Amino acid sequence: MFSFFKKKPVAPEAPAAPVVAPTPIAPAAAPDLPDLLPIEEPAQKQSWMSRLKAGLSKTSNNLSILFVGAKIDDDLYDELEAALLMADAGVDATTYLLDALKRKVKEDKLLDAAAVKTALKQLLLELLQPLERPFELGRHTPTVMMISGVNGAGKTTTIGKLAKHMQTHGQSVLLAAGDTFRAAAREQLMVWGQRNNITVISQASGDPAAVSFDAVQSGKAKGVDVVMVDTAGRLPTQLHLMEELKKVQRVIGKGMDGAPHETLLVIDGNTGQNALAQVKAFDDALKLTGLVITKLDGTAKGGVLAAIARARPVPVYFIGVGEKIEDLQPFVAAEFVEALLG
Ligand SMILES: Nc1nc2c(ncn2[C@@H]2O[C@H](COP(=O)(O)OP(=O)(O)OP(=O)(O)O)[C@@H](O)[C@H]2O)c(=O)[nH]1
Ligand SMILES: [Mg+2]
Repeated sequence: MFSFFKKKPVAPEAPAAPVVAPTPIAPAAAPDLPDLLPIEEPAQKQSWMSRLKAGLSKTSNNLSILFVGAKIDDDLYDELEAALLMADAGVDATTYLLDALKRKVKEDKLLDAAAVKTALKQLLLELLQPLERPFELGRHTPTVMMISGVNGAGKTTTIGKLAKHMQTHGQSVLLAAGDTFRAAAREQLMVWGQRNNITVISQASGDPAAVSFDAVQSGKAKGVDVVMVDTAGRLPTQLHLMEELKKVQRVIGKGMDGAPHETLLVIDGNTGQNALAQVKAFDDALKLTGLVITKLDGTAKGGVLAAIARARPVPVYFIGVGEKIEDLQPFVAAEFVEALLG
């Protein structure tokens, strides 16, 4: 059965998660929020595949077309190299894949383009597989998650979508409006909270570390399952802001031993090679536990996962291919490769 999160089994006598009331603060504006559509569950796996395929079509078209009626010669390899580089797989992953492919073609005496494509699929799968890791819930009460990333990557939207998915899986959620910087950021999170009956901890005058600490304390006191801390967008080059983020992470740890249990980086899939620089910088600063890659719809740069797999293989928990809730799903390497080269 398709499951969104991996969950530790809960003892039958465990008390039901408390229902948390929404914070009584009216949202000022509702910026760009998608409608909350019903979440698709088991039966809709096929429909996720078609959305994933559609989302990745710009990347996959450039790759798949090469193999149509192609001869196995240097031209094919040259075109494949160009296509992988254009998909932002990066020089290292591209060279690695091409070398491995050429070896395989020779060893297995592959003679037609379809077989070469299948061989490439297999190599890509082997490369991306280590990035796949199910997101586990239920190890801690609460599981505290800190969400980081550059401006506009999709952090707040991802938090909203994940919160909704978690609720559907019977988890109680609390959100922390740790973006105390951008105008209306708090309200954006509030809207998600109010729509889903989720408490949002926020402070009018903002110290992100203090808000996050409060949220963890409140999450512990209320016995909620998951606390998600939103943070303001920042570039890795803004060193003082990276220091601030480290402080938020430290202070969360003061609120609960071992927290945050998950430190996620949200990456805009359109970012291309810069995504790799972001992973490295945020990982160096925060020791990331996972990635969320959004906006893979409409980008021709889906190859960036290959670059990440080669250079800094931080697990990819979720990928996003659209603005609707059901457009965010766990990353499954085989599905991804199938969508790219199926
Ligand atoms: N097409 C598409 N749009 C997305 C996806 N994920 C998020 N978005 C959109 O990206 C925009 C920015 O999302 P936010 O969640 O506000 O990004 P953020 O990282 O919180 O931004 P800051 O807080 O300003 O740093 C919104 O319009 C989202 O709807 C996705 O997977 N696909
Ligand atoms: Mg935000």
